[in-house]
Amino acid sequence: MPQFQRIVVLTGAGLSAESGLSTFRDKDGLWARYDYREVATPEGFARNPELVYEFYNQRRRHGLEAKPNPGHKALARLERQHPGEVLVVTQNVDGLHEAAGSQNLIHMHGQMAQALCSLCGARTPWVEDLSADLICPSCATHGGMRPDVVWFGEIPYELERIAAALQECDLFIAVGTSGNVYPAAGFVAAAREAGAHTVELNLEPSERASRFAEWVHGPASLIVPLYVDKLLGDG
Ligand code: BV8
Repeated sequence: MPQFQRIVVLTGAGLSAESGLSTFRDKDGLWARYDYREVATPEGFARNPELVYEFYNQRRRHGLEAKPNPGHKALARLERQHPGEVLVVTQNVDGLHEAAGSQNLIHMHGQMAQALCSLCGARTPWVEDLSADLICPSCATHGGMRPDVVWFGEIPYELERIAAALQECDLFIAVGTSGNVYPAAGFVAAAREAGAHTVELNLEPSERASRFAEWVHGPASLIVPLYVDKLLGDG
């Protein structure tokens, strides 16, 4: 296994599946139970805020009880033990990477356990249920609090920092993502164009598997620790 210097890891809902959190597009996933246009778009929130608050309140409560699995822990170990740079870019809005010890981490689609005031833009750590009745701790105004989550049609966070990391990386790993949602779905092409080796670690071949130079298929809690062992020369 060559010695890579700068590793970017993109993670998706499949990494948190074995921690008990639903994915989106699997047959029992969230989009099989909800219409994403109603619960994950600004228009849906404007039309029926109570439905969206409840969608995220349920996921936040469930997410706060979830524990990181060996896949999350292996990525934190990679960051600790790898002599070069390791950046985790997650599409997930749960806090399982932090709970596992990852620090060099970007939540490009936001975090459920954070509230955003749509009136003043302030972000506040938030583990309680959200509703329209709340007062923003920063601007003390009523009615603007929403989940700090990037909905469809909204611009993901830290795209410039991510683009720079993709330009510089020599290894790009995608873990547990179907590669359906842009701009995240385009990261593998950017990494490949920058000359990086690209690896898909997923339960089964994703629809974008052919874009990767290497694949390992199986449950993340099994294949991610094994792949990290290989990278660290322990495997
Ligand atoms: C933007 C909210 C403009 C948070 C989410 C037409 C063509 C191309 C693009 C578009 C288009 N029309 C519209 C767009 C843009 C749109 C988009 O991509 N739409 C898609 C559907 C076509 N994107 C946007 O709107 C984005 N914003 O484009 O802004 C812009 C952009 C850049 C610069 C300027 C302007 C915003 C996208 C964010 C939307 N928010 N969620 C939340 O509620 O969580 S998206 C939602 O789906 C998640 O956040 C997640 O990020 C995303 C992807 O899901 P995955 O994580 O991949 O999960 P999925 O269920 O799909 O797959 C799970 C995988 O795991 C599977 O492969 C499965 O096999 C595997 N798996 C399962 N179990 C396991 C496992 N693997 C291992 N082990 C297991 N045990």
